[in-house]
Amino acid sequence: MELWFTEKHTTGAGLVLKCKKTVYSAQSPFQQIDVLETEEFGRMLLLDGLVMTTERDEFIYHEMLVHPPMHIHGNARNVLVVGGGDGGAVRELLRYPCIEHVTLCEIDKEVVETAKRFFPTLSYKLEDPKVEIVYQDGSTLLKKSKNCFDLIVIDSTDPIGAAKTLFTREFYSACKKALVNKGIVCAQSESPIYHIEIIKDMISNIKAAQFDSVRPYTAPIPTYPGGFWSWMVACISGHCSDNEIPSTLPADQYAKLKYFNLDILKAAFCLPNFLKRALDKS
Ligand code: AG3
Repeated sequence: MELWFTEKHTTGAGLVLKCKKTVYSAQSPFQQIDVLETEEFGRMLLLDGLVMTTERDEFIYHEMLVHPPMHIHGNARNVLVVGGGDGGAVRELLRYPCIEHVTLCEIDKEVVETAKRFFPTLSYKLEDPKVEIVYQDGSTLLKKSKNCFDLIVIDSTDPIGAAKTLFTREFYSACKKALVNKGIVCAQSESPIYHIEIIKDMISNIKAAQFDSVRPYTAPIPTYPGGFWSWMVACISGHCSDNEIPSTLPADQYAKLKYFNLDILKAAFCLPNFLKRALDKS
């Protein structure tokens, strides 16, 4: 018997992956957590039936979530990750010697435990002494934080359920207050193929929260809706410029990356016409 996993992306399209077995299944207080062993993409983490990450293509997502804002900032020392319980974003942040402290604010302890158990290549840096894990809703933590973070990385799920608040103007205002001068926010911002309205709303909510600039960028992710994904960086002072940035990663770490490099940093901000036009109109 063959076992196939399906995630429906719209009523007429989706992703199908052949699976070898179900590795783990549990219902946490927040969501259904499943780990499947796929034939093509290695282990895959699902939350409420949606693909969060796979061993084979997670590097694209996590490198593109972390390295563009880290390069644009240049010297982020104190970073907050909202969501990201699998540890992939933390792993990428800890490549930088300038990082002094990472707070990982994950609502669901069972996601962290699942990642530690079944995804060691993503989660192995979660035990690092520079990392503090707080099990709380991101907005609750942010309301208590003033002028403390250089960078806030929003590694959320889709804007449904608990993650919905992480896409609101109120949330971005709380981010702004929690950032120090010259602070940056970076957020995953869904698929340009299926979620242009979400992308537009995020940009207008971030602008309404009075960030000086917000810039979307993209990369391909084979297991996410549309196979094409977006993120955005927002700066509280000045333009988020990718011009003539030297790498702030040590050479050995830069050489280890599988997707990001300084050419990609520039290229990722070049948007295809359909997206440019949609965003220009708003
Ligand atoms: N966060 C974004 C996942 C969104 C995928 N959506 C979907 N499959 N419908 C991933 C978290 C990885 N750290």
